[in-house]
Amino acid sequence: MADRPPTLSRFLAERLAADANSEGLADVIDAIARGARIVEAGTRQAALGGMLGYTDEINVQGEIVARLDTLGTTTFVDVLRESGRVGALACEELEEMVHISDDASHRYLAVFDPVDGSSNIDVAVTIGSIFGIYRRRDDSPITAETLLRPGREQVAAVYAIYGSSTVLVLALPGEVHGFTLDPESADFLLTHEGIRIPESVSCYSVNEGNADRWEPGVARAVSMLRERYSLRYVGSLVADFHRDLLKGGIFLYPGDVKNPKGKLRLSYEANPLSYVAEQAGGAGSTGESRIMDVMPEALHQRTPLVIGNADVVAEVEAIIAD
Ligand code: P6P
Repeated sequence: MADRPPTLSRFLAERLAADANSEGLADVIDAIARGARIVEAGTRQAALGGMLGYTDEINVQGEIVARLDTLGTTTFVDVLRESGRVGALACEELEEMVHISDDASHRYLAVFDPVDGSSNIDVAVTIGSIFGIYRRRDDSPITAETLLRPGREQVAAVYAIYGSSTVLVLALPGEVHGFTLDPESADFLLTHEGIRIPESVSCYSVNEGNADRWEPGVARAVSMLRERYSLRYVGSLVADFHRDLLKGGIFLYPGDVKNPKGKLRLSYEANPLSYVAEQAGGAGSTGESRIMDVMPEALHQRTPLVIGNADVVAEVEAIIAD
């Protein structure tokens, strides 16, 4: 039998053990993996366990809350709290940050979208969970402002994608790896070591239904993409991004005349995925400048997003700027 690939836990132990500055980071990532297993099971059995459909709540984003959103929120808040390493967290579904502990042992901050693509749950289309992880700058008491950090200060980013298989993608400085959930052992096994965005681009992703609201520069950039590439648009950012990461491509959710800041959230969608993209040789942009240089002013602020192959992102920026 071929050697069994390393589990996520063993990979983290080997990769992070020598780095004193990363003390406790493996515990945070292992906690996310534990939460992902629970959300994965909830997703697979949603129709069987009364987890389809929506609650009667509207979240801070003004969006109706799916039952699986609630499962994802409570699950990831619990596992991150239980990790004993996270001082505070912010979640797309929760208006306020969750303060856990100012103790120095709780060195990390987590920002996350627990279930990205909720509208796809009821039709069995791929969804995901997205996390950005920061190290606290010091041991001072954590406030809401503590979580307003530019994406370039992330120390790791993680996303889980619940699709035809469940894959956890981990980005550390200069490296991106994918771990596939083995349903029998419930281990995440290393299946995609050293992911780099391919030079070749196969497709572009944008909601063409918004075309009549785009600014002229965006319309010109999408016309360029439309002439060159095939269109693929799942409606789940994690699914579209994961395809671009593995196959090469570009995803856009631009601002438009109705929503100048676009739809996606800076802190727990654009920044974590831009961190993954950059560690894999790609880029994440607002359409004008590097996403991870944006200084957040509010936890739930939105941003236009252009992400994927660095060369094509740069071309889009140049057309928009022209
Ligand atoms: P639209 C899902 O609701 C989401 O936040 C992203 O996962 C996805 O890329 C986007 O919204 C889809 O938005 O407006 O095209 O349906």
